[in-house]
Amino acid sequence: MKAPRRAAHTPIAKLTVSAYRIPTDQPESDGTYAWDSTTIVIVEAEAGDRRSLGYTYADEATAKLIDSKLRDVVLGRDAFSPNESFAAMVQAVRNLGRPGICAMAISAVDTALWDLKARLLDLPLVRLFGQVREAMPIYGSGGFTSYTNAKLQEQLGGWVEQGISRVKMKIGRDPQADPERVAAAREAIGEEAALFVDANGAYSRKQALQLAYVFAEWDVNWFEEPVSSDDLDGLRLLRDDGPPGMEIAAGEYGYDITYFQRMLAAGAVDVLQADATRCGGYTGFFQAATLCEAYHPPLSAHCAPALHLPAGCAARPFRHAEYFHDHARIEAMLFDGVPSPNEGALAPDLARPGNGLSLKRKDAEAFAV
Ligand code: LGT
Ligand code: MG
Repeated sequence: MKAPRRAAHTPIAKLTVSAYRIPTDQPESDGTYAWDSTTIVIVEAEAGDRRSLGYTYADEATAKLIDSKLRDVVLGRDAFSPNESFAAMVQAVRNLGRPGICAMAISAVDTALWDLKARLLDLPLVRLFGQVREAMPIYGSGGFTSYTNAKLQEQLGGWVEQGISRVKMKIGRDPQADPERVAAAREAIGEEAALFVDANGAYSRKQALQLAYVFAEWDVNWFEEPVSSDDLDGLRLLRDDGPPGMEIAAGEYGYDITYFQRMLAAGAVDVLQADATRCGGYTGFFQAATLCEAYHPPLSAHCAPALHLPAGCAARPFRHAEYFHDHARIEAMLFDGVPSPNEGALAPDLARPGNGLSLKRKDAEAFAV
């Protein structure tokens, strides 16, 4: 008998969405934003006898959009073809505007669908993607502008003590205070650890350029969003005229492949950042990885460390992932199966199918919105 052209269609039977708002452990701010809670939108997809889990960090409006727009687009489609569902979801939001909430909604569903496929195959997700490294290197990230210098030193120094030898702090809220804060951070982490700064687009071009040389005195080797990431010429200026050895990074607001392509074509970054909870899930993240191979910068994952783990171990041009304080805390609170850092990296548990995560439903309930 002729072999069927396609494996048996396994319909996506159910898609459940829920949202949880988790207060921060203390008030937090960066150069251009302040917050006291974080909302996570979780998607669970079901097919056969398997249930999967994906998510995004986004407003609860994202959950509403998944309910009203995406669920019906995805239900009944083949659980073995997340790429097909991705294309259908992109098509469905055409008139709503793809960036922002729509892209985050697609990301949450896409990550749940890849997880579902891996679980149907009884495979760890990293094996489905194809593993190219044993563990995903991470950098500790926090150092909020709302922190006292003592708290900044305790947090960054703590990560280095744990074996995480790269740390990132926020700057840009008070440019006058930044040199002193950077000096305090360097003092806490010692000479060897890598020190990253993130201005979240707070500076003007000239201000950023001047401060870059000041930060270089404390051996800062990563300057993220020194100017707005919409100012591609400004990023390029910093990249060309800033201190040698200081990398310029951006990309966290990338919602589709075209955004990343423009950023790379402008020569705006030494390292591209992408966030699978925003850029179209794992599908969009691997698109960003492919662009990095064409344009040559390495790729770094923004936020959501547990979600990025399978992709971070499978994407070829990948350098490291952000071990963001808020998200590391939330993921440990809400999920079972979250690995702890070991020697500055996270390693997937190959005994667990899919992304290895399961929702601690009882614990999560208290934060439901
Ligand atoms: O690189 C980062 O982690 C940040 O740019 C953030 O995303 C963070 O400060 C915060 O503003 C957020 O979660 O939006
Ligand atoms: Mg950032």
